[in-house]
Parts: sequence; structure tokens; C-alpha cells
Amino acid sequence: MFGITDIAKGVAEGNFLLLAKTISQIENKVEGTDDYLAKLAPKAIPVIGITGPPGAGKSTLIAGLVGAWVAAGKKVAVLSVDPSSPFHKGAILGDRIRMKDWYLHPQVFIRSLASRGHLGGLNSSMIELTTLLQSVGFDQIILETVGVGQSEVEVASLADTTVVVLVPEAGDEIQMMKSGLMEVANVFVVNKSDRPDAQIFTNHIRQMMMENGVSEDLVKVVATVASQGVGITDLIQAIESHQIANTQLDVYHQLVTTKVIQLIVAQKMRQVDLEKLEQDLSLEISKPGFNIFEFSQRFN
Ligand SMILES: Nc1nc2c(ncn2[C@@H]2O[C@H](COP(=O)(O)OP(=O)(O)O)[C@@H](O)[C@H]2O)c(=O)[nH]1
Ligand SMILES: [Mg+2]
Repeated sequence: MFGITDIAKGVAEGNFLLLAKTISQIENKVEGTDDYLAKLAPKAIPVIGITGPPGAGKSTLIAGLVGAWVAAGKKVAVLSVDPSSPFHKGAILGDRIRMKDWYLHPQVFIRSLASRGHLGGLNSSMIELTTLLQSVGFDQIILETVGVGQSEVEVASLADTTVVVLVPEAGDEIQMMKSGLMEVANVFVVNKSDRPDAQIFTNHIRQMMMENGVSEDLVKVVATVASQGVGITDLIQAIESHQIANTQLDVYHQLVTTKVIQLIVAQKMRQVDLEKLEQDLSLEISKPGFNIFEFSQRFN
């Protein structure tokens, strides 16, 4: 595996080759990965999670955030676990910079994560890779995840600041309650605010926040038109305001506890031979007296 100093040097020069190779090695858990990770010395760069349903405009918003931060001279890393992520499609922004251009920009590193890692694997990969990014000189780290179910809510809880992106559509508010996004959102974005019913939807969110005892001092609601670059400055302000409020120790401890549990789950799961598990199970499952508890005990 490559030395952190060399990777950081590459990042500083806009050459992400060693970083990309190291990420692949970590994803594939090559020999020595655990020791390598155990020696990282990450800086306290908050991870910004951007979640929401497919098509809500997450990638377009991220393109806007990247644009603003690059203009401010920052180094930005984007990890995307959106399997349908259309970064390459190139949403056109107000400033005429297209997302695909960011792929070649020396201040921007973009990487898609394979979502194959279920059973705690995806979460542990995200913790590992964000920690690596925190150790090699990035100023902003963004994690894009598709939020449609409980697992994505769990994923969102691994970020320091979670931005939930929604669009004004009937029924969405019910969807939001169901998936528990209310609990994980640190910032709400109502994207596609160019749609006529945007204001009504925004009011719905504020109403629901009130009903759940969530103050707008803590959780900001930001209206954006990502495709036109509208509201990006407000979004950055909302993110920064949460980052400042988030320095309370108990929140931080809770987050780290969650991460440690995720890592332990993933480490334990790596000791399980899943292929053998499936084979044995297919042989035993239809036998009379098959007992799921007895079977599980043999595999942990
Ligand atoms: N009308 C409108 N379309 C948008 C807006 N933001 C994004 N889109 C479009 O919505 C589609 C999905 O956007 P994308 O960023 O890929 O969504 P993601 O799946 O959440 O990452 C694209 O065609 C975008 O151009 C917006 O504010 N208004
Ligand atoms: Mg996307």
C-alpha cells in the first residue's frame, strides 16, 4: 500500500493516481489494509452526507457545492454510492461548469463506491475511505447516498452533517416520515423550487419539524434550483451553521460510537464464509427440525 505522504503530495499537485489505487486496495481488503488504516492520522474535516430519493437533484447540487468550494481554492472529494449517479451526464449549471468537468479538475476527486458491500460492508468502506480522505489533504468531503429506505438512513447517520434533498411532489412528506428522514436531517433542501408547489411543500416540512419538536435554529430548510445554481450559497451557510453547532461533544461521541459498531460488525462479517453459509443453508433448510438459531450459532 502507498505511503500517506506520497498520496498527500499527489493530492496537493492534483494527481490522484496513488489515492485511487489505495482506495481500490482498501475496498478489496488487500493484505495489510487493517494495519494501514490503524496508522492513519485524520484531520477533523467534517463529512457532509447528501441523501434523498433518486432524481431529487443530489448530484446537481453537489456540482454546485464543488463549484463554490473550488472557486474558494479548496480541495474537494466526493464519494458517491448512488449506483445511478449521472455525474457523467453533466448537469449544466448557471456558471456553465458541468459535473463531468470536475472529473478532470486538479482540485476535485470523485469516486463511486460499489454498493455490493451489504452486511455492514458498505458502511465500513465509507468510514475507511472518508478517514483516508481526511488524512491526505482535502478541505471538503462529500458523501452522496440514495435515500429511499432504512439502510440509507443508517448510512446518512455516518456523516457529520446530513443534508436531505427532497423535491416538491405530492406524497413525499408521507414518504419522509416513513423513512425516518426527520431524525437524520441536519439540513433540509427543497430542490426544484422552480416547480409551482415548492412553497407549499416547504411549509409542510416546517410544519412537520414543528410537530417533531425540531427547531429551525438547529435544522435549516433551504430552497434550491440546483440546475440553475440557485440557493447554493444558502446551502453552504446552512451546512456551516450546523458544523459549528455540531461541536457539542455528546453528538460527536454518538457518531463515533455508531462508526465503531459498524466497523466491528464488518470485521466480524469478514470472518464468515458467506459462500459456505449459503451452501450449507441450502442443504439444511428443508430438513425437518431445521433451527435457525442453532444454524446461526455455527457461523459466528
Ligand atoms: N427543474 C429542475 N430540475 C432539476 C433541478 N435540479 C436537478 N434537476 C434535474 O433533475 C434530474 C436529476 O438530477 P440529479 O442531480 O441527477 O439527481 P440525483 O439522482 O438526486 O443525483 C437531472 O435531469 C437534473 O438536471 C432543479 O432545481 N430544477
Ligand atoms: Mg446522483
